[in-house]
Amino acid sequence: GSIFFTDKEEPESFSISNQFAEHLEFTLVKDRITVTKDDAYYALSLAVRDRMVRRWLRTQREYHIKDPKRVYYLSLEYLMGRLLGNALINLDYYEECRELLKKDGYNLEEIKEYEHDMGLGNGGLGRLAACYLDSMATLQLPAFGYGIRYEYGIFAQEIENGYQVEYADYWLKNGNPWDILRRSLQYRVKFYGRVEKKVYPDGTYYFDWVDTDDVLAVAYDVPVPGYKVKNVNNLRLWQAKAVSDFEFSEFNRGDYVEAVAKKNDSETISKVLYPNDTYVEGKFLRLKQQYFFVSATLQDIIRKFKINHDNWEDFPEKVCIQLNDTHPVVAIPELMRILIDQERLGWEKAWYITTRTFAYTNHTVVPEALEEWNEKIFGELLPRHLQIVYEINRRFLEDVKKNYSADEAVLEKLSIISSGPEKRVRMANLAIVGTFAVNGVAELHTHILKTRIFPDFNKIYPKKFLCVTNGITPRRWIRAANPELSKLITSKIGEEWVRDLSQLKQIENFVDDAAFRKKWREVKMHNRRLLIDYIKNENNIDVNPDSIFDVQVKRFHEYKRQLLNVLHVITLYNRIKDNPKIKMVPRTVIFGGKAAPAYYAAKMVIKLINSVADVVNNDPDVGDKLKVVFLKNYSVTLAEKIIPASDLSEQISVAGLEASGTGNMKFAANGALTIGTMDGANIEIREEVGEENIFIFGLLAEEVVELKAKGYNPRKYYESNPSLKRVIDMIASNYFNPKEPGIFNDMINGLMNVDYYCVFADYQSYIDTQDKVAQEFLNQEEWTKKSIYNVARIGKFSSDRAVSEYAKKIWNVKPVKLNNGN
Ligand code: DL6
Repeated sequence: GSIFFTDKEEPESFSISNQFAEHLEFTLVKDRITVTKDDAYYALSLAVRDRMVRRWLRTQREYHIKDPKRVYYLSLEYLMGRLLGNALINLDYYEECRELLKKDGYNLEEIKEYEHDMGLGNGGLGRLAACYLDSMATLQLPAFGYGIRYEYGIFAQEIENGYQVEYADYWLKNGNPWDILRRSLQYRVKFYGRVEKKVYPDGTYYFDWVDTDDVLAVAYDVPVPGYKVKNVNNLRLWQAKAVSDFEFSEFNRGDYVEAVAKKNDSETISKVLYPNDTYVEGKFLRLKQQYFFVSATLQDIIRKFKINHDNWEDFPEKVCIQLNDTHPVVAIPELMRILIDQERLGWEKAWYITTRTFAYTNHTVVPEALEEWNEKIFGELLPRHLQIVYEINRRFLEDVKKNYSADEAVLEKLSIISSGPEKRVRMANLAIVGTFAVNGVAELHTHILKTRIFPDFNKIYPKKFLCVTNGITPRRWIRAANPELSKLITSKIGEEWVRDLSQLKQIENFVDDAAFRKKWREVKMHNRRLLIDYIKNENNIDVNPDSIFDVQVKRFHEYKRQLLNVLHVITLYNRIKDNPKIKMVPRTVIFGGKAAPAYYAAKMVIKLINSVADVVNNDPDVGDKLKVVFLKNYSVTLAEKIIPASDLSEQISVAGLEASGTGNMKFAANGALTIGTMDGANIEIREEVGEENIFIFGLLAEEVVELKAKGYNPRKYYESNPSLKRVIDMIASNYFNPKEPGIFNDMINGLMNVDYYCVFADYQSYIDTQDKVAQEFLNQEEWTKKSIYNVARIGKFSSDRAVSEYAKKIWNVKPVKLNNGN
């Protein structure tokens, strides 16, 4: 008989209490006297992980035996948040676990708070990857996530004197119960060196990459349980480690210690996540991270492929690699290099395999986010890859010249290498040429990719460009984040909606049920009170529970226009100052989000919010009519507190620049109404929930283009709109910052002279729409109906829908169901 439980029937009862107690004692070496709540969190997580391990092993074994086509999701970012609560929900074990712990004298809700967020991402792109992992497992797809195990994830944000200050966030300081070191899984990753041409006896030749500086990638695995299925998928994260077997002869004899120390430098590769979202710094270390990640991942994928296959032509039939933005696009020349230099396939065959294996998702049209690598940097770090990129480009342009009529200007735009004094490798161009599918993340975004960003590519490859509108996982964003709403919904329509979000449609049947609406409002009030307590604790601000919770939480970027929101706040403030007795619908305007540490303009918006908050919140004329709250250190966990408590969701980017947005979906799914522009997925949300249940304002994407083409003059708006003028003049005259005069001068000058993101142009439309919001909020019965419609009609935005679209339209991957015996 086998000693392994994976080969046996599941034991009847598996006591979490016992496992919990054993981990406290044997893993953490604690007793009744020394145990802390943090120990309880850690031991419980290990016990829960233990319960997943067998399914995890069985899932991987099943994938191995059945050998289906697999999908590999490559992302430099995963914004996972906390894992304990979600694991319990997906394992369908939450209530039972809570009861068991209660018997042991512990409160699950309290223990959960000890988990540090796994914050290995910046914003939308990283969180999307995490939602997709959840859906891929729930849909039982043979899918594998790959990423980097950064020692330092996204920085911790503090607010000091109103300014953002960054602190390094060592998320591993208390250990991490969720990832498992794979002791025997290590790959060598090469850097630098030079390319040698080697000639075979028959005169043919190949290229060898030699004299390289090597680093090891070691694997840490995180289990990804599907919701109420037996599949547990894998997220593999690479950590850099110095090679341990290097020869000291390459150093001077006496420098032993220095030699070892220098080798350890290589471990900085996985040290820290670059904290920029939608901005490229072009740093050497970043390219190192990208190649480190890609090289280890491809070695792993190929190792697995070779277990069952020896014919390379099968590769695209068995493997699909999804590239999450251009960050892992160096995988394209890397696979070419492996196939040509190591596997000795010819160029054509290698290219045929490569271009049928990869697919690429674009996440932004913001120009400063499009990755380009200085050719010198690229060639120094990856000399062989630069050669290959040049050859890909040469053949591609040759083909274009032969088969399409393209003039020099078009060829320049298509070229993977930019011309000009500083040659650059354009990663998006490489991605389009080297993949079989390129997708945008919402309809408008895809349209803009096809017509404005890559029109010439779209002409050449008209079928390559697709749309897969983003989605969010209902497990985390409704079921876990909003337990009260979940209970209410389930009490009416059962629990299937958690797996099939389109089922929410059924709650439309209760819109006219006054008792149901009352309960709906009670849930919102319950969530609001939790947030009110949090705000009191964190910011010492007293919030009116009957005010509109008007919320904008997301990364700070000028295009997202938190500034427009501030202008509205000041406008309201002025109305109160003009007439302190004014009757107005009370509002609490809540902001949260991080700015890239080097993004001065975005950081000044944070400072402005905090300056305005200081004045507004301390003005006795204002009372509880208006409050401004900046919640520091926005994270997945904080989002889970804020979103369920919100009434109004601010999605106010200048039209054409927000690729999709996913916060917009999370808010609507929790019954907040959106105030937004016709941008990204807002357009599709409007289509689903109905135009009477959403507040749309502002210029359309094409109107923004036209306005700019005509010559946009923001000053004209300023001069012709007294309310706008007054707001701007107040900021310019240091009304909110008397102790630091002049700090907003750059901001005001930028607005008056350029206003690249059309804040002035959209100001009046925004103010009018906000007034309409306030009016409608007065009628709570009608507002509640709209809130219910938003939730009922949000089904499309489940990541389950998005991932099944990928599976069908792009990956051609099918579920592998684990039956009960398994
Ligand atoms: O696709 C996920 C998310 C979109 O919802 C946002 O609209 C978009 O801004 C974001 N993009 C990034 C930028 N990354 N890059 N490159 O995070 O992606």
